[in-house]
Amino acid sequence: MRVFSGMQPSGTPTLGNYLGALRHFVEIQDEAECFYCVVDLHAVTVPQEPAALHRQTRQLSALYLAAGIDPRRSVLFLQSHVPAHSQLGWLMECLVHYGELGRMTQFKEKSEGKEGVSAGLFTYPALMAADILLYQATHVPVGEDQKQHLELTRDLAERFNKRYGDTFVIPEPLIPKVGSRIMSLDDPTKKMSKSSANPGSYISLLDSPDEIRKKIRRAVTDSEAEVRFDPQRKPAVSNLLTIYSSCTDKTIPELEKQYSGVGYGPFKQDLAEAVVARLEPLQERYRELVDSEELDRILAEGATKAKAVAEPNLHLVFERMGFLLPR
Ligand code: AQP
Repeated sequence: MRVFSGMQPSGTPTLGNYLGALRHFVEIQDEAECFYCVVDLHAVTVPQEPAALHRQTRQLSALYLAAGIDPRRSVLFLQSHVPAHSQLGWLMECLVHYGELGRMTQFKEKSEGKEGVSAGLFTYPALMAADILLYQATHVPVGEDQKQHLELTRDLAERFNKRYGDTFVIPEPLIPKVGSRIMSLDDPTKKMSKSSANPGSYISLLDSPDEIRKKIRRAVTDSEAEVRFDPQRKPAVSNLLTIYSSCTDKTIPELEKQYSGVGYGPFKQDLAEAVVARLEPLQERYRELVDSEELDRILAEGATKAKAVAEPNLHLVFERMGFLLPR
């Protein structure tokens, strides 16, 4: 079993990124050979202020480690340090159909009503396919929002194999049963996103305990006072229950029972403390790492290990497609 997954340094990761992706990256290290990438090339599909991109890239790398990615067992690296990603990305752009990219819901959501949408935002799924296929990953842990991009990756791998002979492994998505789609705190119809313009809509992994308490206190609920899991009729409260359950060992039915008849106040208070307790050790380790030389060393070693796998695969692709290889 070989795993590849990535996260964009397009903001500070949120509790959604953690519950939908990062914590599973950590768990799966026991079973698989894992490649984890800070996909910085994806982040610039929307404008990024250079100093912010620089900081966010260090932040995300440190958060991977603080969450429990073990660099002795897994490969942690930056996408821009391994040029094979851009090279295979171009070949995937030439394989994918314009119509397929146009059907991607994330592109529609991110481009809606915006002027000056970059071509990179449109072709992003081709680069994502390259990221995964370069490592011949068998499994890709992602949140629900990435399912469509992963299906496209599978289609592209199959198309390539059919056209040029068996080359790529067809990767399977690994989508968690609970926490695969954490919703915004201010609008339960939208997913929680690190690049949202309203910081009150998400809990960042680096929010202070007081910020976390304030954001949860202000999170929208509904006009009833019943802590009940019903995503259709009570999406906001159901989202809070999902977060609570994911941050503790308690199941959703146990939580419904515990808060039956007590209203939203005590529920939100305890939820905030559960989130604070879950993030505290992670934040402590993060502070030790973020500006350390250890972090630079881990990323340099990661890039070397990633190149050792990516480059031979890229050469194989060039060869299969008929490129004249340098001698
Ligand atoms: N709300 C979410 N609930 C569960 N999982 C989520 N993921 C993202 N949002 C949620 C998962 O986190 C991983 C990293 O995502 P990404 O950095 O590649 O970008 P994204 O999916 O576009 O996440 P964001 O936070 O919404 O970033 P921006 O705002 O920059 O677009 C993925 O596995 C994703 O499924």
